[in-house]
Amino acid sequence: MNTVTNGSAPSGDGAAADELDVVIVGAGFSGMYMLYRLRKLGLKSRVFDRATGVGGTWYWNRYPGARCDVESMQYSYSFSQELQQEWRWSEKFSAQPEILDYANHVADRFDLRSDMQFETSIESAHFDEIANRWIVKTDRGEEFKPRYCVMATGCLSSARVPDFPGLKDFSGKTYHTGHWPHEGVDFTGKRVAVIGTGSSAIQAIPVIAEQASHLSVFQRTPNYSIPSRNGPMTDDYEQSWKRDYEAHRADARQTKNGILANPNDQSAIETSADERREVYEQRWADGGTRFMASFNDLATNAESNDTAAEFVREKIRAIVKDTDAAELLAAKDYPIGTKRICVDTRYFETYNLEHVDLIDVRGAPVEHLTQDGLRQGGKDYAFDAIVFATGFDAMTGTLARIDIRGRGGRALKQEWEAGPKTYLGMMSAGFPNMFMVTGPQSPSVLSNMMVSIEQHIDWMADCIGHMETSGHAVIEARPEAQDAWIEHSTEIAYTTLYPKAASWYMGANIPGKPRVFLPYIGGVGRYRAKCDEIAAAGYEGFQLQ
Ligand code: N01
Repeated sequence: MNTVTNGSAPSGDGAAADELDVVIVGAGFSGMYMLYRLRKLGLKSRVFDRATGVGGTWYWNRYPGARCDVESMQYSYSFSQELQQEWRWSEKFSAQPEILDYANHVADRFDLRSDMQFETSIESAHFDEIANRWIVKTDRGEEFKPRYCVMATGCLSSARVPDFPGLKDFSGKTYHTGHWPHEGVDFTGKRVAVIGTGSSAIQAIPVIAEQASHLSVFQRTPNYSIPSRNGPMTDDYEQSWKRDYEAHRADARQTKNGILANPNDQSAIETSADERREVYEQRWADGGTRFMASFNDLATNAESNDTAAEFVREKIRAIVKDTDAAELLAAKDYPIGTKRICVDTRYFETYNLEHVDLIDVRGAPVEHLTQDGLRQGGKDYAFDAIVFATGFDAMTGTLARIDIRGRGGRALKQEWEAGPKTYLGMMSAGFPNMFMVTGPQSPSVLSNMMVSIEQHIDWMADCIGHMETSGHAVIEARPEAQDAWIEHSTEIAYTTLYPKAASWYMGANIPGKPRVFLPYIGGVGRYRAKCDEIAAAGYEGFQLQ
C-alpha cells in the first residue's frame, strides 16, 4: 500500500496518493504530455516538479533575451489538432514568456493541474523487486509506490556554476541564466559581468548591454552564431503552416533533426566556390539553424565544414569593428555545428558598443571572485552584478542527483559512472519500469525537442498500454540489447565531426564527467523507425514479465 507519511500536497489532489500507477518527474513539455496520454489509458498518474508551475526549461530560463532557436510553428505540440490551430504565436521565434504562456495554456486547456504537485522534489526512487513497484520519496516527506516511473526531467535542467574561489565574498548580485529571478533584473546603470559565451549568453548579452552602464564579457571559447532574422509572425506565414499542419508535422518527423530546414543535398566541397558562397549568403540572410543545412556534408567532412566555418568567421570580421575583438570572437579550433550552433539577435554587433568589453579567459582563467568583482589575468575588475551563463550538467546531471536504485539496490549513478547506459535512450537495464524521456543515446538535444518529446511519450504510452492489456507487470531493457545500442550510438557519433569539440554533448564542460557522446546522432526519422520496429516485434530487446 502507498502512504503519505508527512506533508501536504501543494496541488495535485486528483489521484489519491495510495492509488498512483505512475509517478512522472518534471512538469515541462514532456511531463505534461505524458500525463495527458496516461490519463487516456485510465492510469492514475501524478506529475511532480520542484518549480511552482509548469514549463520546465521555460520556467527556469527567464534570462533577458531567452527565446527558442526552433521556429514556434515547429516548436509546439502536434498531438491536438485544435490546439495547434487555435494557438497563435506573435513572433517567428517566440520569446520565453510566450512559450511559458503556451505551457500554461496547455495545462489549463487539458485540465492537467489537478494531477500535478509543485514545489516538490523527488529525492529517491528505489525499485522493490518483490512488489514490482518503485518506492518514490519526496522532499516533503511523502512516499509513493507507483508501478511505473517516468523521468521527464529535461536535458538541461541542472545548472552549473564553476567552483570559483571567493564566490561568497562578492558583495554584488550573482545570477545564473538557468535560474533567473521571476521578477526580472534591472541592470540600468550597473556594471555587469557575463561569464560564458554559449547560447544563453549570446542571447542575453545584447539585451543586458542595452541597460548596463558597462558590460564585460568573459569568454573562454568563442561560438559560431547565425542571426535569427526573427520578426513578427505574419498571417501568411502562419497560414502556410496551419493550412496543412498535419502534413508538415509528418514531414518533420522523418527528417534528420525534426526541423523542416529545406536541406540542400549537395556536398560543400563538390560545389564551386562561387555557388557555395551564394548558398551560404542566402542561408545567412534567411537566418537560424537552417544554415547548417546549407550542404549535406557539413557534419561529416572537415573540409566542407571549414568552408561554412570560414564564411561565418568572415561575417564576424565584417561586423565587429575592433579587429582584435573580431579575431577573439571568430571560433577556429573546432568545426562549426559540433558545439550547438547559436542563433542570435545582434550579438556580434554588441561588441561595437563603447561600453562593452570582451575579455579572453582562455589562457588566463578567472582566478577568484572578490568583494567588488573578480580577479582575472592578474587584474581586478569591479562589478555590481555577475551573470553566470556557464551552462548545465547536461543529460545525466539531473538523474544523477536523484537517488535512483534498481535491481539489487544498484545505484544508477554508479552504473553510469563511465557514461550513461541506455537502450534507445528510454530505459536502462536493471531499472525496470523506469522510462527516461529524451534520455542519453536518444536524439533529444540534437533535434527539435518537441518532435522528440512527442515521439518518446507516444512510444512509452503505447508500451505501458501494451503492458496493461497483455497483463505484464514488468518491462526491462536486456543488457545485450543495451550494449548493442550504446555501441551503435557511439559508432555513428564517430562518423561525424561532433566528437572533435569539447562540448557539453561530450560531457566536456563538467570536470570529471566521462567523455562520451551523449545524444544519438543517427537522425530522428531513422530513430523513430527503429523504435517502431522494436515495438512491432513485441518489444525486441526488452524483457517483459
Ligand atoms: O551553456 P553552454 P548555455 N570560465 O554550456 C563557459 C540550450 N539553449 O546555457 O565553451 C569561463 O553552451 C563555457 O566556455 P567553454 C542549447 O542547447 C538553447 O549557453 O566551456 N567560462 C561556455 O561559453 C545550449 O547549447 C537556447 O570554454 C566558462 C559557457 O560558459 C544549451 O542550452 C538558448 C567557465 C556555457 O555555455 C546550453 O547553453 C539557451 C569558466 N570556468 C540555451 N565555465 C535556445 O533555444 C563555463 N564557461 C536558443
